[in-house]
Amino acid sequence: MRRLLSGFFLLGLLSACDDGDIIVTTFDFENSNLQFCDGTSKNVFYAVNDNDVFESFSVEFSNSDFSLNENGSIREPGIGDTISFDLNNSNRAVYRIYDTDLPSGNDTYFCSVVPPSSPTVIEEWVSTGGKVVLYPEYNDLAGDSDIDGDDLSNLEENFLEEQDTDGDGIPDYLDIDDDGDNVPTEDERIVNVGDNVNEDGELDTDEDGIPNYLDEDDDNDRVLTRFEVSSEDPDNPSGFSSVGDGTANYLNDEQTAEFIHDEYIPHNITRNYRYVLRIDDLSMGNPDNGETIRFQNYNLGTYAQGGITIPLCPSQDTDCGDDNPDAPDETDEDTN
Ligand SMILES: [Ca+2]
Ligand SMILES: [Ca+2]
Ligand SMILES: [Ca+2]
Ligand SMILES: [Ca+2]
Repeated sequence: MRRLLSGFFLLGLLSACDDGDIIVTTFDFENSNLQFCDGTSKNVFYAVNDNDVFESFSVEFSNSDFSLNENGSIREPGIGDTISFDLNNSNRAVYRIYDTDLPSGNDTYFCSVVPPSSPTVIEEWVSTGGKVVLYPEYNDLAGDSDIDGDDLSNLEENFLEEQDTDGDGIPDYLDIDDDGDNVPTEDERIVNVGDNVNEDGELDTDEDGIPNYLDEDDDNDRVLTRFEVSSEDPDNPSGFSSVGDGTANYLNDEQTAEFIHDEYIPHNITRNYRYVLRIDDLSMGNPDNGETIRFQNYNLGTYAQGGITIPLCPSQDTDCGDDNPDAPDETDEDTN
C-alpha cells in the first residue's frame, strides 16, 4: 500500500516546497461526479474509485440547508448563492484507501451512524484545514437542450439573445407559451394533414408567415387568440368551439366571439442544475506518519440534480405565485 500511495502522490505532484510540506494542484478525485447522502448527524458529498485502488474522497459536514426533501432533491436552488464553510473538527474532508471495494449502496457506508466494518480502511487522510465552497449552477444551458420542453432547442429559441416574443419577462427558451396566447407552444406546433404551414414547415393557420406558436392572433380575425375563449374556461382557447366541426374559434376567422380576461396558464418548468464543490486552501494530514498535503484549489466535482420545478410567472400575471394550484398546500383557502 505504501507503493500505491507514493504513486498516487507523484501523479499529482507539481512542485514541492521547502519545509517538508508538499504542494500539489491536481488530485485523482478532481472533477468527479459526486454522490450525496444525509445521515442523522452529518451530510456527505463523496466520490468513490473502485478501479485500480479502492479509495474514496468525502466531505462530511452539518448544514441544515443540505437535507434531502421527499423528492430526493437538496433544496430549491439559489443560483448565484454561494455556500461556504470551514473544515474543522466537525466538518471534514476524508481520503481513504480500502482493502477491497465498497459494498453497493455507498450511502450506507458514508452516512450510517456506525459504518459497516468492511471494507477495512488501510490508509486515511483527514483535512487539517480548508474552506469548502459550494455553488449551484444550471446544467441545461447547452444549445441543443430544450429546457421548457416545447420541442424547440435553446438555440432555436435564441437563448443567447434572451428573445422574449410575448414580452412577459420569461425568455422564449424558458417559456412554455412563447406568444402568451394561453395555447402551449408544444400544442401550436402540431401539424395535421391539410393544415397551413409557413416556409419552415411550422403551423401557420392564417398564412401570414408567423407560425402559430409566435402569433398572438392565429386566425387573423383581429381577435387575440387569448380572448377567443368562453367565460367558463377563460384560459383555454382550445376548448372554445362554437361550430359543428370542432374547430376552435381561435383558428376560425369566421368566429369572432371574445371574452376579455387576465388569466394565464401556469408557466412552471423543470430544470437541471448541479452543485459545484471546491475546497480552497485544503490541507490533508495523515495521522499515521504526520505527513501533510496541500491543495490550493481542489475542485472535487459536481453533484447533479434533475427535474427540479422552477416557478415562473408572466410579468402581466399579478396573481401568479400566490396560489399556485399545482402546489400541494392544504391550507390554501380557495374561494372557488
Ligand atoms: Ca419556449
Ligand atoms: Ca402560445
Ligand atoms: Ca400566423
Ligand atoms: Ca384570432
